[in-house]
Amino acid sequence: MKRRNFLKGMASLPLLSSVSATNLLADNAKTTLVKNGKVLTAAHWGIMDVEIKDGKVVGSKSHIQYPEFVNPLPQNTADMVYKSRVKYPMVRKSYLENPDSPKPELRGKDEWVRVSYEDAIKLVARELKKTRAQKGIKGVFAGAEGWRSTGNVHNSTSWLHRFMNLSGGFVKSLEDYSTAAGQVILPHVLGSIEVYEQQTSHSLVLENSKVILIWGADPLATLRVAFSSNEERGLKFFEDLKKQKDKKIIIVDPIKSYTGQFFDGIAEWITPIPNTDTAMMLGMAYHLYKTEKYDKEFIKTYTTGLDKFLPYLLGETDKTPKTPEWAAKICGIEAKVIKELVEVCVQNRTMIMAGWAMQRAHHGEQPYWMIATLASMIGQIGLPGGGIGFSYHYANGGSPTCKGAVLQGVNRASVGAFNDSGDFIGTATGRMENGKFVVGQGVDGFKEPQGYGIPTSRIADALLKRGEKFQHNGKELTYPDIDFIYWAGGNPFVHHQDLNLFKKAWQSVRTVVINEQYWTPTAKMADIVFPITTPYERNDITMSGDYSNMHIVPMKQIVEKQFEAKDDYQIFTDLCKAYAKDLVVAFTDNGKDEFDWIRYFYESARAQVKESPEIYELMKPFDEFWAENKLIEFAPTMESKEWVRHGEFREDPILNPLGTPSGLIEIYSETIANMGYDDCKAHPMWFEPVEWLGMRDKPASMHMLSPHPEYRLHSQLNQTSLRDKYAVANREPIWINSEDAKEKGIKDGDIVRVFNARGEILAGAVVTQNISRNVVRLCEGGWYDPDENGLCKNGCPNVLTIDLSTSKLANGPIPDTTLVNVEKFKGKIPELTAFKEPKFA
Ligand SMILES: Nc1nc2c(c(=O)[nH]1)N[C@H]1C(S)=C(S)[C@@H](COP(=O)(O)OP(=O)(O)OC[C@H]3O[C@@H](n4cnc5c(=O)[nH]c(N)nc54)[C@H](O)[C@@H]3O)O[C@H]1N2
Ligand SMILES: Nc1nc2c(c(=O)[nH]1)N[C@H]1C(S)=C(S)[C@@H](COP(=O)(O)OP(=O)(O)OC[C@H]3O[C@@H](n4cnc5c(=O)[nH]c(N)nc54)[C@H](O)[C@@H]3O)O[C@H]1N2
Ligand SMILES: [Mo]
Repeated sequence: MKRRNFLKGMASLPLLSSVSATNLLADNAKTTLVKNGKVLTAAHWGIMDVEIKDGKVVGSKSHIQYPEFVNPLPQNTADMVYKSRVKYPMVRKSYLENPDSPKPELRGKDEWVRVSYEDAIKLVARELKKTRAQKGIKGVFAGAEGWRSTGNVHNSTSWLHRFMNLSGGFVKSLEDYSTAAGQVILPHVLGSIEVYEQQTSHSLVLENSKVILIWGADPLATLRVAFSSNEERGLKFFEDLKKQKDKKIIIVDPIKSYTGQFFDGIAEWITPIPNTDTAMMLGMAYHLYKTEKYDKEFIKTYTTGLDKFLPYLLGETDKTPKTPEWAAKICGIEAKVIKELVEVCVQNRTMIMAGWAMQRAHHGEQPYWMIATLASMIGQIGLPGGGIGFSYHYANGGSPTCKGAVLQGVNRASVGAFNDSGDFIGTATGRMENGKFVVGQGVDGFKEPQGYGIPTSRIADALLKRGEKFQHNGKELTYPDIDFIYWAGGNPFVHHQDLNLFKKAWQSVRTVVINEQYWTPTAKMADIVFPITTPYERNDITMSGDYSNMHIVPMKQIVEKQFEAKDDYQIFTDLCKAYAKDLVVAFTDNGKDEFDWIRYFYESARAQVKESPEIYELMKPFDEFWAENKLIEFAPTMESKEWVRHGEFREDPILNPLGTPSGLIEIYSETIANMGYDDCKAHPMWFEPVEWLGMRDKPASMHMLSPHPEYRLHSQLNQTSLRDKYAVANREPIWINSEDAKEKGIKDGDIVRVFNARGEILAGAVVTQNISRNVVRLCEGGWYDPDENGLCKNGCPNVLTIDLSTSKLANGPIPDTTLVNVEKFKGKIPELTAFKEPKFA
């Protein structure tokens, strides 16, 4: 069906669920599971129809039908319910024997002991209290980074933080792995974080842009998911783009990614040496300046500081003019190509779509600052279809925002106060009154204690450098003294850099508790593991789109809770009960259960749109909505379809200034200059990364990039049959250039050993022309599966990556700055154990 017809037809689609109209009462809906039929639900990877036969999940597929590209990710719900599950509460043997001296070095090696749920709850509550008594707030870390599951109610991270706040506070994480460098530098330059913000609408790009410059992004892979749920408009947009014959598409990427392959024969592919983009952009800027082809009017009206940047660009300060020829030597792209590229951009309406990987590299602040500078010189920021966007590859940026209701999420609350008997009495903003938690007035005289924050990816540093001071975006912070880690909804033993170092850091902590659905590497490295339900074993509700807010989707429970799996909400509710009197009252907002929350979120959203009859009509009363099991679709407005990022600023920079100190685009930043950092200075600059192909005395010979996997969401889905589509010799696939492979005697399908001074892994070779010489591609997210010597048998790239900061400014992670060696593996091939249960006592 064509999209328009499909949307029109939506209202008349038959009920998907076999829940018939006769048992539509809310209370029935609570308990009745569909035994045979289809149920609508949602995951990050899309709105899905799940097929059930005799009470078992047998199939699933995307509910959204408008892109021709069929998103493969939604097809594996059965495996997500039945494979690699944690079945029962488990405690590591040495921890159970003596929690005060729990032999942390045995994490990942010890046997596991099954305990009763009640005992596990008591144990965690007691040990948490002990840590707080010994170390205070700074002793407790509640893992924040994590893609958990979709659903506004069963948000594991929010419940964990709410519990940790109300029960006494914890160390928080600042920024995230995805975009730390971007999130910190761009507010200094463009006045806003940009990376998680709406983009100039897809339709304006299709109408107006002549050149689409996709710089280090792989939207055909990364648009398969969204943080709420995926409405797949982004995939649809790139399909439409491909059909338009009048566009010039240019991709700057050392790898011919899925997007490169999608546009094969259509797009021009430019392949800089990894991590040298800033140099290449400096060469482009130099050319524009010298040939006076830059937009002087734009620079004068909308920016500040070009004059202070020019001495560097022209080489007056360091005797190195940043000519295209200079750039060519660093980035490996001919000067002629560099000049032509930037000329094409100034001569045509050009939209630059920047991905995030280049800022997940050493000095990752610089390419972002420089690309904003370049876009300013091109002068099209704020024009329809021109300028720069940092989120076209993510969460359907550019899919216009709909007019409708927006569901709220779980409030993380604030730090709790306790009386002398240890009973919970309230917070700084609410308190217990007659057995109820009433928000409004806080506990008399109680001030919210200040917790600690660490940049998300500095977790290993924090554990290894307790009490040390460090710089972060102009502030001095101190690493806390963490002794208790609780993670719910993330997989740090896959996602963190330099896992061998991380393992050492992890061993310095007394207690580690993990809520998990599966026996992930992180669960295996814990002391206490709670078995968690998948979204298919609980009821929930979500929106789709992230920026578009396009749908409200009911997420009905599909199957029984498996084994002893519990909802995170249940676990934290029970921990509250075990921790302190009355804590549970505040935690559950005076006793709300799963359904009360779903209803509450839905009805509050519905109340928002009471005044707009055409939208209100779409939102039936909750019981009807729930019984129908259909999504609600909101429509974009004329204005949102015509929305231009930075359009208002361009119209009137005085009335609509940017959020920078000058209100203008800051090519030179006084604020950053005043921080006095040696690794991020007052304007964009080329800094050599710690490891890269152009360095002298390379510690290893090839640059490994670890992009986001096209057939997974990070580590999620790794255990499903999707793996058959990509695994090579039962390992993670590593792309290697055909010439490089030939020189090394590696053939397609061989098992290779990939190694450097930090560690070693096995992977399966994919010999291909779709990658630059001396570059290898090994996606993040493969489950870490170490043997006795630490060799990862599955192929997790983070055994090899570097655990350093982008710079003192943002302290972002740098996984894409990594040199490795690759050779054919000659040893005895070890058995893969990644998806198996650990040893039980
Ligand atoms: N080398 C390298 N490393 C990287 C990156 C890279 O580019 N290269 N990218 C980084 C980036 S940007 C990110 S965002 C991170 C991603 O890192 P993570 O967000 O940690 O990755 P996920 O695999 O999505 O982990 C989510 C975990 O939550 C669990 N889970 C799902 N639902 C629930 C639930 O309801 N309750 C509980 N308790 N658990 C649940 C899943 O089973 C899974 O183990 O990785 C980072 N690491
Ligand atoms: N299917 C799927 N989609 C996802 C995710 C997932 O795990 N699976 N994860 C989501 C999350 S949390 C995030 S943060 C985003 C990540 O979004 P991004 O960070 O944009 O994605 P990556 O795949 O890391 O990198 C995109 C492209 O950048 C290229 N690249 C790497 N280094 C360089 C460089 O130095 N220069 C240039 N020019 N190019 C370079 C890579 O080859 C790759 O093709 O994706 C989101 N979408
Ligand atoms: Mo991310």
